[in-house]
Amino acid sequence: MINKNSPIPIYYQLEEHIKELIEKGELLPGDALPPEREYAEKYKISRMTVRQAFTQLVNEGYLYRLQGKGTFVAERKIEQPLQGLTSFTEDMKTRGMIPGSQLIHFEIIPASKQVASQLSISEFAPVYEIKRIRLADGVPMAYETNYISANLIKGLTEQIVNQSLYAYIEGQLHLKIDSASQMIESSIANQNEAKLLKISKGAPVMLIQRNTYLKDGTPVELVKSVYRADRYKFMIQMKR
Ligand code: 16G
Repeated sequence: MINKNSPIPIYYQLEEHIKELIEKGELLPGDALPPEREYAEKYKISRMTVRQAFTQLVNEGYLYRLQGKGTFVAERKIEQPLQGLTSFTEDMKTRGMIPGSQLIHFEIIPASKQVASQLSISEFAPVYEIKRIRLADGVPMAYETNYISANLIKGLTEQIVNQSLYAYIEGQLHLKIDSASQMIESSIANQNEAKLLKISKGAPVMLIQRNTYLKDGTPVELVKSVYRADRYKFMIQMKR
């Protein structure tokens, strides 16, 4: 497996070898990797080299370390295309995963100046403030906060938002969700987010803000989400 005469660095060869085992399913999420020492002995390479390969794979999200316990295979990240305007429910269904929501908060509140301006409504006009943990096969993936004009999207209930918001807007209200602008930036989970997402405080997350519009340009939602960086990566096709 390891060719010491190759111009390819040994740590890189080992890295590729472990990646291959993960991709082929010979190493599964949660599996413990043999200790660095074992790899070093087996391939007659230094432990430093093995550590370098492991560290690289940890940084790329293929592996994770548990203090005093060893190195383990991480869950595969969800590769989220950035082109289409889809809902969480649709995204999970296309992947054969079961979408779910855990409702944290549901209330009609007067719009703050900032929310009002983004939704093109007047300050203090009623808006739904909805906070949900989005689940894939029961695992928390994201913590989403939506602001939606209550005068535009009538009849929202806890039951509806426990299912799909987009399905209600399009299927029941017959409004056509048309476009969105989205901002993604990196951050770390605070105590509350960490608890809800079942990650450690300070773990990397991605903050996503989406402004979504109907066909005639009316803003339909303002969404602020915290996505687990260990479970998501974003993909976009480009052309020049
Ligand atoms: C996605 C959207 C969110 C939308 C939700 C509707 C992002 C960052 N967010 O999570 O804006 O409100 O889908 O999902 O993509 P639902 O129809 O399953 O409720």
